[in-house]
Amino acid sequence: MTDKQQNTGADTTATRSGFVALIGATNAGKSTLVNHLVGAKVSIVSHKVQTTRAIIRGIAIHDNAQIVFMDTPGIFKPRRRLDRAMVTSAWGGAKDADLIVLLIDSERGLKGDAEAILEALKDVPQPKLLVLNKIDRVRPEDLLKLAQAANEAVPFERTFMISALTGSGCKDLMDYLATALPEGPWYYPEDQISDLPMRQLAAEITREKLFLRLHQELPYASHVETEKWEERKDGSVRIEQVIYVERDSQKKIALGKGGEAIKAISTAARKEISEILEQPVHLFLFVKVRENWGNDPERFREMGLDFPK
Ligand SMILES: Nc1nc2c(ncn2[C@@H]2O[C@H](COP(=O)(O)OP(=O)(O)OP(=O)(O)O)[C@@H](O)[C@H]2O)c(=O)[nH]1
Ligand SMILES: [Mg+2]
Repeated sequence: MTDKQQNTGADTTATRSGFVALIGATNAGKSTLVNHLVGAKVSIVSHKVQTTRAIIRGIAIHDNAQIVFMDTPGIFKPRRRLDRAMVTSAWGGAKDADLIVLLIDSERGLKGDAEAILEALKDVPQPKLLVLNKIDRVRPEDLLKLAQAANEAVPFERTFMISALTGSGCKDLMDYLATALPEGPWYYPEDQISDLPMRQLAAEITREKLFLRLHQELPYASHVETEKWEERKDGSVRIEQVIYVERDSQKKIALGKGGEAIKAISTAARKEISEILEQPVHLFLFVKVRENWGNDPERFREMGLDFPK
């Protein structure tokens, strides 16, 4: 326990702590923001939609507060069973939070899913903040209009305008959160930045490289699991991962001509995992066809999702 944790009560240095759910349409920049605020990569990011699949907690300390961010899957109109599980998990995260942050991509505005999310937010009891993201991409007058429209739909406590990419406006948001959360001891040890076990983060990093490298339906038809993790005497680690796809034709694309695609994915993932672990990594990727993984309860459990009936 740290000195800070022992301070309670009316003392001005009393610790604060709490859970902040980041919700929003897919691609709004939720994971980018969590990584920026935590100061390390805890959640994967891509330019494609539906990158985050389950809730990931990223933990930041600001002043005397420990702020536990819940990065949630983007909310969209679900089609597949996996989609439904992702959206349910996002709203579940909101239910468990002390504070809810709605993140909107200012460039997209209220088009599409953001409007439906605002509507659904009306029934959520917790205090809510509006965060307009990607302000590096829009004109200030458009931002004001967007802020006004969103605040007419839902009574937000405050509105922030930020860029998760450049960090602009993020300090104001953190200053606010650090005083808005309830007083109480910290939930996690001071040096913990995420709740994701290393094996799972490593699988997520490979999935990110796959999202960046492969296109069309493939990212959505695939799922990565770490199967083996072996610390070796020479200080390196040997990691075996399986990329599950749904069909043989997808396996061919994932491998690429002469194994070119899988090699590029593996190289990029190995480099990043090795940087995070600060040790040499030997990464072995295997692509397996598992036709019905999108309907297999075990895969959902592995991802940290409930299996919707
Ligand atoms: N220009 C700009 N791009 C941003 C900003 N924040 C995020 N992005 C980009 O937006 C894209 C989506 O970012 P993510 O963080 O993966 O978005 P997300 O909301 O977590 O998406 P899902 O997990 O799919 O719901 C990425 O290409 C980011 O680099 C920003 O402030 N400015
Ligand atoms: Mg995300």
